[in-house]
Order: sequence, then C-alpha cells, then structure tokens
Amino acid sequence: MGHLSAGPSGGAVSKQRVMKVVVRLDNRVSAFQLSAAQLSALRERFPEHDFIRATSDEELLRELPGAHAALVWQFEPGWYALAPELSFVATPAAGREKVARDPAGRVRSVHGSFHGKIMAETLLGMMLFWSRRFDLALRDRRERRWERDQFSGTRRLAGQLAMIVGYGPLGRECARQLKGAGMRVAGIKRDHAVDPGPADAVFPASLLPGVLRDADHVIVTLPSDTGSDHLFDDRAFAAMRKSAYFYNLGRGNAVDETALLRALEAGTIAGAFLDVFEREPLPQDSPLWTAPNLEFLPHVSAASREYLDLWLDELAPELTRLGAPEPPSTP
Ligand code: OXD
Repeated sequence: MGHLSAGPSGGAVSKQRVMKVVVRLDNRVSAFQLSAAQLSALRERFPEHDFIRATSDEELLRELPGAHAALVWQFEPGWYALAPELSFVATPAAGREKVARDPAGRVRSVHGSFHGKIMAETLLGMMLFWSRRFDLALRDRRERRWERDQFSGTRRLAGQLAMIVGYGPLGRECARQLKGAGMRVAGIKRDHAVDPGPADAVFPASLLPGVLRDADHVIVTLPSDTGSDHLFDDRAFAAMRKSAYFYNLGRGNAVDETALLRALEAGTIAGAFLDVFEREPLPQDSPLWTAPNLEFLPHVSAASREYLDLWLDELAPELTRLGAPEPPSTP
C-alpha cells in the first residue's frame, strides 16, 4: 500500500509507504498522558502515518512487528529484536533510564529536550520562594502572626550568583531565565570548553567543590550518571556559603541525602529545594520529610499542561521524515 504524489506534469514521481507508528503513552500523571485530542491532532497532522494506540505492554509487543516508529515512556532492550522495521523509538523523557538503547545499534532512540522551558520556571519559583522568604510568611500565617521586619534582610535575586551544575540544554534554559531576572550565572560542565550561551562563564567540573564558595544558589541539573553519584557530599556542602541555597532538578543520585540533612540541621547552608530523590517515591520513613529549611516537589518540575504539546512540536520533524522519499540528488 502506498501514497503516490503527483509531479508537476501529473506523473507519479515518488511513492511514500504508510508508516506504522505505535503509541504507548499512558501515565498516571495526566500531564504526561497522551490525550485522545492529542492523538487525533497527530493523525490529522500526519495523515500518511498509521498511528496505533497500545494501552498495555502486551498490546505494544503485539504491534511491534511491522512498526516503523514507537512513541513510548518505556522500552526494554529485548523489544528491539521484535521490530525489524523500526526506525526510531521516541520518548518525551529527558532521562535515559526508561528507554534502553538498541543493543544492536540499529534503531535510534530520540529523547525529549524541551523540558527546560517548563523547568526553568519551576526553578525560578523555588529560588523566589527562598529569596523572598515565603517560608516565613507561610509559617506566620499558620501561627496568626503579623511580622514585617523579618523581611528587611531579603535580597533581590538580581546581582546574586547562580551556579548551574550540569550545563546541558536544561541548564542553559535555566540560565536564560535567571539572566532575565538579572542574576549572574556560571555553568559547571565536565567538558567546559563549550559556548557559554546565556551564562557568564562555564567552569570545568574538576574545580568542584572549590568554586561553590562563590555561589549564592547552587542548582543541580545533572542526568543520572554513575560518574556523579553523591557529587554533593559533606565536602561539597561544607564548601558552600552559609547563606547559600541548594536545588536539585536533575536526578537524586547526585546528592548524598544524609549529608544534605546534616548540612541543613547544622546550618552549613541556608536551605534547599528538591524535585528529585535517591529513592522515589520518597520513603515514608525518610528524615527529609521533616528536615529544617527543606522544601520539595514530588518529581514534577516539568509537569504542565503544555508538556506533551511541546514534545509533539519537537518530534514533528522526525515524523515528517519518517518514510519520506529521499530528495532527488543534485547532479
Ligand atoms: C525526565 C524527567 O526524565 O522528567 O524527563 O525526569
């Protein structure tokens, strides 16, 4: 079966096969669940493809033979062999944990990289929470206290130094947002010889923890990578200023939570705001639930109504290229 497209003279010049795209994008967080309207919009936008929705892994596995692309939250290494015609597996996730690479190296995996547009706003909220001392306002409201003078010591974010550890696409988007707030921004990257983009400077990771002493806000946006396990340990927190705040929007493995707890309890740092943890969901018996000067979110810094629409826009060029006839080579 195929679509024939007519050339200017009316003759058929190319033939585009119908591409089978299997979709398994179910999620308990509704922002991450492909809606019926989003699926219809995909079908309208790409009428040349046959989008098949699978609502269980069993259904997905049944549909894989003959599939040319898969849009998923999860893909096991053994599944690639079931799909000899697969060209790519695309996932909205930025993290590499749930979609394995093809062990044979044949099929591309395509990860989302739009998250920074949402997460940078979450980060800004976290930073404003601490810098405007909303913690005091919330506490006083619970206690029916009207205390104004304690806000006299607050400082504008403008002019403060934010250090972003893990200066990839997400870190850059955060830097853009923080520069907009008038902050000074430094990135930390293993391979620091990169264009600093919106940051004022990029330092090599080998300078950690020494450079942390200059930062007013330390923001971790690292992916999970065993090379960064417990990068933030007692030594790193000890290197930070007593007045500094710590944020993690990357992955929990980068932080030794016991060391963070010690730093918060001893006042080694002023406070922290986390979105990710060593174990998720955060265990009920974790001491972090009651840690002083700690706020957190349940791994939702990218959740928003726009999440899947931003991803589908980013994915559109892949879907356009899927099965498209090769452009004629120029002589
Ligand atoms: C992701 C995340 O990997 O939200 O996309 O953590």
